[in-house]
Amino acid sequence: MIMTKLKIAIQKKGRLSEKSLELLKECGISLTNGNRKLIAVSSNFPVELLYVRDDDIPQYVNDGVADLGIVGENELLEKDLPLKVIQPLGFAKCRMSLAIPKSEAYKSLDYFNGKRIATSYPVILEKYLRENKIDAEVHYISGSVEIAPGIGLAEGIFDIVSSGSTLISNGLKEVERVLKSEAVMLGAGSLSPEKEAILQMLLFRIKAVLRSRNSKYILLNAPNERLKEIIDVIPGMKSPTIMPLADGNWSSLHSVLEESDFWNVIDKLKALGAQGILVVPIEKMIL
Ligand code: PRT
Ligand code: ZN
Repeated sequence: MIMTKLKIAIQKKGRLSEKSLELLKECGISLTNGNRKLIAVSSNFPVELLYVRDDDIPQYVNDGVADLGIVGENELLEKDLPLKVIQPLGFAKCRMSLAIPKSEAYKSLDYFNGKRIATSYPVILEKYLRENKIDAEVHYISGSVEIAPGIGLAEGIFDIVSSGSTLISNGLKEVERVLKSEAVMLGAGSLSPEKEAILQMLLFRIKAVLRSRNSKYILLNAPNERLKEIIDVIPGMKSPTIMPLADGNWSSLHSVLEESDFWNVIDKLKALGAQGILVVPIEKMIL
């Protein structure tokens, strides 16, 4: 009997590879062939991994060589294939921006009319220019886009920005943020019922992992007379656990909070008299 396996294409080597593997590992998927030849199989989950260049992933999924792929949304947009995002994955976050030499004055997008812009993402850039009625010349280069203005190849660039330090060290400034990107799981649409069932199992696990990454478990001691106010501060939990302490004036309160709210909430809790605040990571979170 042939066991159906879901084929997932992931980046062989680069910014996405470690995080993609880590996510699958946190989903409890063990890989037998860890040395990333071309294909790895799992010993405990019906998936097979294909290690390839990220640029090729959308095409592989479109051709049915792989059922799913993990790539940056930017790569998916650039390929312009009839694929869909099945699940945003929350890592490799970045943006795609237009940048120009920092000495240049910039008022609006009109600046780019009649100018040359270097990029590795001509499809995304041309669409953006068309939508904004800007008549600029797009120069495709496959890498080191940030050096283009310095060597006289273009007046501006369109590239991925994360911290912004690459732009700064090349004497450039970011003038328009065109889009945001993060790693996504993509697919071509229809899967066989067997593969669809595996995908749903996988998505259940991925969502539990992602939810837990974004949440912290919080334990604190609260003076009883401020308990109500303290409960109001902890968002997203209708009903935190409250346990009496041996000292009858105090209670122990347990809840879950979003990582992004963390410092904000902690400051408010302290101001309300909470003490002994412990914040611990959550490994998996099933709602
Ligand atoms: O070899 P292969 O083709 O598989 O890999 P690759 O070299 O094409 O891609 P890789 O591994 O560099 O990036 C993979 C994906 O990571 C991208 O498609 C993005 O979705 C995402 N990502 C997130 C980034 C960055 N952050 C990033 N900072 N991709 C590239 N960069 C580069 C950017 O091109 C620029 O040169 O980093 C520089 C900017 O970084 P800052 O921090 O200086 O602003
Ligand atoms: Zn690439």
